[in-house]
Amino acid sequence: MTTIVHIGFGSNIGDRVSNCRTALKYLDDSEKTKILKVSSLYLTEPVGFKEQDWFINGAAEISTNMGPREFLDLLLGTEKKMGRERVIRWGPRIIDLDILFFGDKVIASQSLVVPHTHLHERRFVLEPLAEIAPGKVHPVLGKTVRELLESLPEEGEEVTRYNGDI
Ligand code: A4P
Ligand code: MG
Repeated sequence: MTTIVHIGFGSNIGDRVSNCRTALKYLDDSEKTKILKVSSLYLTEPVGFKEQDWFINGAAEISTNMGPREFLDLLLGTEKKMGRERVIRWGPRIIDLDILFFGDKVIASQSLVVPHTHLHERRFVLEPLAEIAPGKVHPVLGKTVRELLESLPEEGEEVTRYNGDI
């Protein structure tokens, strides 16, 4: 069975754009996944732990015939291949790959929460996601990605379109 998955990606160490591009290439290389859409890149102020560089963030739409667990393992394996080390929660990272939506599935297990717990409150997730999937309905909140983006408070961390290419 094929599922349409949305992921968020981000990097704030080293060549951030190239890290994002490398991660997408790894994901596209897998036989069971195909990247359908990639958003623009955004330069984003860190949320959570402030004493770190700004992030490059984006979102992608992927079709896969993997199940959620196998797909999560692909993301975690890709992060690992790229040399990610987990040191500080919400701290700097070469690459972070998160499942935002897995079709319309709702999952709340210890290792996987879908839709992503914070997606509806983060501009660095919703801006890029709204570019590629504005009409996607959050299966728990019942609102589209565009509505979620529009209901974010004006204040909050800065997110601007990044003008380098991907
Ligand atoms: N996990 C559970 N649900 C998911 C999911 N939907 N997608 C589990 C991916 N993983 C999921 O993640 C820890 C575990 O979460 C995984 O092993 C998986 O089993 P992690 O990536 O090691 O931990 P983390 O990223 O340090 O923590 P957390 O809470 O996932 O952080 P977030 O939510 O990823 O936020 N500011 C800006 N501007 N841009 C950013 O990209 N990112 C973060 C990290 C903070 N501030 C940021 C950004
Ligand atoms: Mg993460």
